[in-house]
Amino acid sequence: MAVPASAVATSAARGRFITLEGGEGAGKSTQLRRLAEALSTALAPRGARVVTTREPGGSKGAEEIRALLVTGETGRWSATTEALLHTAARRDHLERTVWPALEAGDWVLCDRFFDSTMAYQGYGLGLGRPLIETLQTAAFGDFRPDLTLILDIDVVTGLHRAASRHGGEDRYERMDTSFHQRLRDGFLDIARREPERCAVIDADADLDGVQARVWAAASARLGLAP
Ligand code: Z5A
Repeated sequence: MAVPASAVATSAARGRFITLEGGEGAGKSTQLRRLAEALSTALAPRGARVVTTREPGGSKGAEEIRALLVTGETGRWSATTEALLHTAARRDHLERTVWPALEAGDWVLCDRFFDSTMAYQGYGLGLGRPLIETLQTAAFGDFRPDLTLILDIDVVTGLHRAASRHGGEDRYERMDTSFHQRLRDGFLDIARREPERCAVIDADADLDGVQARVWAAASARLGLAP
């Protein structure tokens, strides 16, 4: 069922929507799994469920669009087409996965969300902020995460980490280093513009060290016991 963004955003009974962002190899996926475990424990007394999901993807249709986006030649799509594909995938993901979960009172943790479109297509591929903002407003109004954790790592370290895992889904990793520097700068600019929503986490530490930083920021911002 499609839930209008405005209805979700104002529902007193809704769960929380938390997104993790960052460049290649920042460790989002690893930290999302760890944060989901910690949150499940913290929320158990309230009976709230934690749901994890990802973008591009997170619903059947969006996963089909994902395959078009993360494989193949780096120049396979124009920047505008790419932004539209990500936005179409996001609308389907919101309608079928995220909004129903929030309406049910679940806490939803999402690996990447709209800040990735702003950073990758807006800053990295040069489309600029106004076009991305226009697309996003058309697709889902003023719906926004309650909290966004931006994992920040220097480009070389991140690409080195990313190269050590998965095969096939590497279309963005193969873009040049200056692209990755633009998107790192883009994520930091997003955080500067929206400090209430965004917390920057220094991801240059071992897994447990980054996990501790993530939990400290999340628990403080979400009003949970540290
Ligand atoms: N994209 C876009 O352009 N526009 C959009 O709107 C959206 C996405 C939503 C797919 O996303 C691509 O889509 C993505 C951006 C673009 N670019 N790429 N590629 P993705 O999230 O599926 O892909 P990803 O960025 O490559 O994420 P990932 O594979 O999930 O990587 P990660 O989450 O940053 O890191 P990780 O998997 O947790 O860790 C990577 C490796 O590093 C792994 O071997 C870990 O064990 C290791 N690692 C992690 N943390 C550490 C620490 N602290 N120390 C040492 N090693 C570590």
